[in-house]
Amino acid sequence: MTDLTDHTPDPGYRCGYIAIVGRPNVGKSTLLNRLVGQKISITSKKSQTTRHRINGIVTDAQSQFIFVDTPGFQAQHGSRLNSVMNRTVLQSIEQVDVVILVIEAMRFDERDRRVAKLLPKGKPVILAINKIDRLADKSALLPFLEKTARERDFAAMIPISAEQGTQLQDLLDTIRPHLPQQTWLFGDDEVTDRSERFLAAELVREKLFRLLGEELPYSTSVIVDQFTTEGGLRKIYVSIIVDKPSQKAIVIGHNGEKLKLIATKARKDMEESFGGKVFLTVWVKVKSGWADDARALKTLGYE
Ligand SMILES: Nc1nc2c(ncn2[C@@H]2O[C@H](COP(=O)(O)OP(=O)(O)OP(=O)(O)O)[C@@H](O)[C@H]2O)c(=O)[nH]1
Ligand SMILES: [Mg+2]
Repeated sequence: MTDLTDHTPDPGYRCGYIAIVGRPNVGKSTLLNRLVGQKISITSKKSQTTRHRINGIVTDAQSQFIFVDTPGFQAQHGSRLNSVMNRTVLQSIEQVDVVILVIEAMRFDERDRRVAKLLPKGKPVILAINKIDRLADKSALLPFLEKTARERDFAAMIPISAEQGTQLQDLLDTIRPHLPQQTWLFGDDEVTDRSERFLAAELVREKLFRLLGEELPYSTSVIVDQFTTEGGLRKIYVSIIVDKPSQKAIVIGHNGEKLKLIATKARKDMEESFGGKVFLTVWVKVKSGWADDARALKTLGYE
């Protein structure tokens, strides 16, 4: 008997996993959000904004693409958190059908080369050359493509702008034939495997990356202490974790102004993402050495 409620597609339909990898700050999370059409992964001008693997799902008439956003891969192992992030990248690469290696237009440097070397020979790797909106002279692209093609055997090379959404349909059409023919793994209206609780913590962390100075965001993390829904109202209690008391004072700011700004911006984003009113309370707590503490990292959801 046929179950009409399931999502089993006709034979010939495709579904698979695609990892989005690259050095920090090349636009991986911006690309994921653009592809999915919603903000599910946080972004900022600073490197190493993403700390977790985040799935974003795109379903069209013939295929289901399960994109896996990953932390930017970096060579310096500062903290235990950094090595956990690198491990997340390596595990994600193992588990997917296709890899998109994202680079910035007109440069393929040592850091990109290091990521390229991690990629297994047997898997299709598509090179996405991002931020082409910044290119004043598009004629420079062709020689760049020719030079970069010598770096490794790419299944395809596609210039894109994640921010403006340029050539993303081309990217999907290039990925499609590499996906296995199989039943869809998610419902066709699902966009992520991550919970509202996770996204709430991430949206607060995004504000820390965007509103604090150059160094401080790397000493912070965010945890949701409580998340309840009463009628249409979500009540969310969040703690920002910092490393030192002096950092707590900076996050709170003069008369609490900085913390108020962080909370207001995060709440507005949550209301947009969740489609309902949010009551948000944010505390700041000091936990020295959390980024090197295995137990703290576990509590914070990193390992
Ligand atoms: N001009 C331009 N900027 C972009 C584009 N895509 C991303 N950016 C910017 O690049 C910066 C980094 O973007 P992210 O998406 O956070 O980069 P990421 O690769 O996920 O970074 P990590 O998570 O830190 O590894 C942000 O300031 C984005 O707005 C693009 O197509 N054009
Ligand atoms: Mg990112």
